[in-house]
Parts: sequence; C-alpha cells; structure tokens
Amino acid sequence: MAGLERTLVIVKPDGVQRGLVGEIVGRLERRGLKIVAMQMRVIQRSLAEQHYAEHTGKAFYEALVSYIGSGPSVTLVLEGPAAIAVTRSTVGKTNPGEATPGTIRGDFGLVVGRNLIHASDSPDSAAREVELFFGTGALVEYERDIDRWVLES
Ligand code: IDP
Ligand code: MG
Repeated sequence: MAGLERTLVIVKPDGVQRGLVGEIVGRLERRGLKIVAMQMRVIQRSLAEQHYAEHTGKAFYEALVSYIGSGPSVTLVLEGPAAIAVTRSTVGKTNPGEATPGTIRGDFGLVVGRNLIHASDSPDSAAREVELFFGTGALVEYERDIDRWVLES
C-alpha cells in the first residue's frame, strides 16, 4: 500500500510505573495501527545516548537520559499508512502542559520531563530508531484480517 510506514514508539518508565501501558498502546492500536514488534526493556545508557544523540549538550540532556533509563520501558514498532505523523498527532505536543486534551500527553501528563511516550518524528528518525531498537530481523510480518475494514485496498 502506498504510504505504508513504520515508526518507533516507547512507553517511557513513567507510563509503565503508572500502569498506563495498556491505555497508551490501546489508543494507538484502536487508531488502526498494527503492532509489528513489542518488547519490554530497561534502556541502557549507551542505547539512550544513541537514541537521543540529537539532544546532546542541551540543558535537559542528562535528566532525559537518566529518566529514560530509570525503569522498564515498553518499546514497539507500529505500521500503517502515514504511521509516523498519525502516531505523533495521537501522542500530542512534547510538553503535556501544552498538549491538546484527547492526545495521550494531553490526557495523562503535566510536565515535559514526564511525558509518557516517545514517537519517531520523521521517516529518517523512524528508520534509524527502528533499526537501533529492533535491528532488521525482529519485525513480524503478518496479515491482519480486520485490515479490509481499516484500510482501503
Ligand atoms: P519529542 O519527544 O516530542 O520528540 P523532543 O524535542 O525530541 O520531543 O525531546 C525529546 C524528549 O526530551 C522529550 O520527549 C522530553 O522527554 C525531553 N525534553 C524535551 N524538552 C525538554 C525540556 O525542555 N525539559 C525537560 N525535558 C525535555
Ligand atoms: Mg523527538
């Protein structure tokens, strides 16, 4: 299908600790996006540094790397038409205090340093992040029977 994309999502440690994994993943799943990989893990410092390399040197960098490794996260890859933009709009603005109600951050968060979820922001980032967290062989290809009711052929 034209425009089929994959994107990396992380339910961050605050989302796991607050018991919001099902709620957060469920919203993305109900949107129609297909889960093609999912794993719980504690993100180690070296992986966090690679993932957040673009933010090296910023004032919040140390706090960010420490936060993302402060407990288990749930990492997943979602697939669907325009999956990158669709996921970002479902997630909402970076600062939950400014995020629109109805978005994940706008419904469950208050401050930027506890914003519950990561989602890739562009095709280049998505490709890089999916490879970083899952490599090339870990994605599961399968047919989903409901897709004829979610997607146009
Ligand atoms: P994004 O997660 O919406 O793509 P980015 O600007 O890429 O936002 O920032 C990455 C992460 O860094 C954010 O999700 C948030 O956890 C953290 N962050 C960004 N800006 C700030 C800040 O000003 N203070 C504290 N943490 C921040
Ligand atoms: Mg980002």
